[in-house]
Amino acid sequence: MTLRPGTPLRCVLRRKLLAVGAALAAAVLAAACGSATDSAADDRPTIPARPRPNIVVIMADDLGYGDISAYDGWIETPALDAMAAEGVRFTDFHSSGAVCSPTRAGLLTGRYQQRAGIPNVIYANPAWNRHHGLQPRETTIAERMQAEGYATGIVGKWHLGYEVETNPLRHGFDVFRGYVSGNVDYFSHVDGFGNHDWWDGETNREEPGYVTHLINDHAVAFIEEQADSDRPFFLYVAHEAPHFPYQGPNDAAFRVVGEQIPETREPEQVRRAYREMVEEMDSGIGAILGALRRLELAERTFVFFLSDNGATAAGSNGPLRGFKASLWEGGHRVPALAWWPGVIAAAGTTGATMTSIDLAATVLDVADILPPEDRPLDGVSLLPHLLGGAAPDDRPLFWAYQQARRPVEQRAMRQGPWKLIVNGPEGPELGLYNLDDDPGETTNLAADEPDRVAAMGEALEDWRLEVEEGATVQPAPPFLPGAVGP
Ligand SMILES: [Ca+2]
Repeated sequence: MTLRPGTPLRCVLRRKLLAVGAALAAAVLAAACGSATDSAADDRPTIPARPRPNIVVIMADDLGYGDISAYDGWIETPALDAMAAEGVRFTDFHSSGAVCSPTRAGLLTGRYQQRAGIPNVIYANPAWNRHHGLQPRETTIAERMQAEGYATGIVGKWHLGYEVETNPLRHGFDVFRGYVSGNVDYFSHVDGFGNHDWWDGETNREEPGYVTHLINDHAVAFIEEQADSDRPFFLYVAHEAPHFPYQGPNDAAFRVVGEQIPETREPEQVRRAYREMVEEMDSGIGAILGALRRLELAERTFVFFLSDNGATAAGSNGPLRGFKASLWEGGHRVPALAWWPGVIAAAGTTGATMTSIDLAATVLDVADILPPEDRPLDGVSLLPHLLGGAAPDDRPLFWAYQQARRPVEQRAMRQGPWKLIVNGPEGPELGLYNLDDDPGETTNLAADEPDRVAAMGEALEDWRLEVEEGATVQPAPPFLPGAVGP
């Protein structure tokens, strides 16, 4: 796709929306954007109130770069293959975190998760940090969209707090069906600490079913309920798959309320279950995209698929080094697909370096909603690039993560092809890699490039101090006699 020189991207998008229907939009758009050659007065035109695009963000949990067939992985995923064939596939897309909670905080706030005081996993164990969460002072994209008239829903995993004050309904979502912890038994819906964890809004409620099927069914139901409304919708589908416990759709529950029961599966069972878990998720994504087509919403709906971090050793990160919870590429370079039939190009692939914190800026751009005034976004909108424009200018990207019970904080920085890593998951380390030549991070060039190492190291430290300043302070832990922390 090529853009007409001088034509604002916003107008290109509106013309595309115009092309797929909506006479009202056509009239307003013509007034706002003028003709294709009349670009001088086209600076950020007034956007028609209807129809604003719908948005669906689908996030897998711990899905690796080498897991799915759309990325030449080992599991056949025909729905994601079709999504890639009809949309744009990212080859250098990163989660902002290497584990679950931080990425989710960054995704919903559009800011480095360190600013929200969520640099680490929020654990179910009350002796650890169960009392942490996304605090009321944060502004999520769901809040912004809800305030601008969007119907908003989340189905699946929250993992941004257990307390009611941190429930999704307190953060801009009209509807929440799912669980608040890091993982639940796919059948009994019991978390890793023995709590029943399946919610309808703020009510803990039993609902029989395999988690992936429930998530898919609720997602389709939400779309169907919105189909006849003139309100646009924002739906966040946060899958559990393929996070442990490793349970395929024909396996049995093994967790029960009130007990902590470790998973004891053989490797071949894990591999079989993992594959089935991804296949069931893929099937449901096919159902979601199918519902959008069936309801004639596809060309009015922007869909983005990503993973919240890299795979564990149970899955595959393809040629990338490391796994979930590391800042090697295998910990955070993830599959990502954009889909919007008739608006963004089909069968596209981009090597632009992007991150999950860019999603907030992107969906607000798609919806033409301003970001929160008091909490500037750290990401940039992907929309101009997806519409055929150039990739965003090169910018530094940063990661930091300290795993529980590990002595050092891992830190990493990306600038163009260069990746600096300060501390690996196993301990102190200083590495510099050129990812264009060496995506597997095999050849440490730090000794050859001392000036680059020094400059990037300084920028990384500046960033660390900057996000720390003014960061949200999480509440103090409750007093728990005899409790032992991580
Ligand atoms: Ca995860």
